[in-house]
Amino acid sequence: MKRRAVLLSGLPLVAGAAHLAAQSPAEVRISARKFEYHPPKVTVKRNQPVVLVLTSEDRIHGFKMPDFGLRTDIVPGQETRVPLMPDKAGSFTFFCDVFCGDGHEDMDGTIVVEG
Ligand SMILES: [Cu+2]
Repeated sequence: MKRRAVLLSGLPLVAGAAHLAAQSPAEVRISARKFEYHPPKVTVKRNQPVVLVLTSEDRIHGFKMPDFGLRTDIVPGQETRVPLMPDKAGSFTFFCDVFCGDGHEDMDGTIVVEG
């Protein structure tokens, strides 16, 4: 009798977890290395939140996207997760703001928000 009660009480928890999983934002992976991001261009849909998952293949780089007020370091050996709510359509540039060598000034990429 006791065992059955535990099983029943567990059901809403499982359903709740499934609901959360369905709602969680899509991940967009971008890797950085001297002196480029890969992929250099990412397309997302307006008003559909995503999480940028940033990694570095060589050294510390920066990720700055002024149009959405985002900036973070990208540190080798770890994933840097940055939530992004793309609430305006257009083409937006992000770039490296941590000096990383002779090609640093040209290290940038684009996020296109469709909608
Ligand atoms: Cu740089």
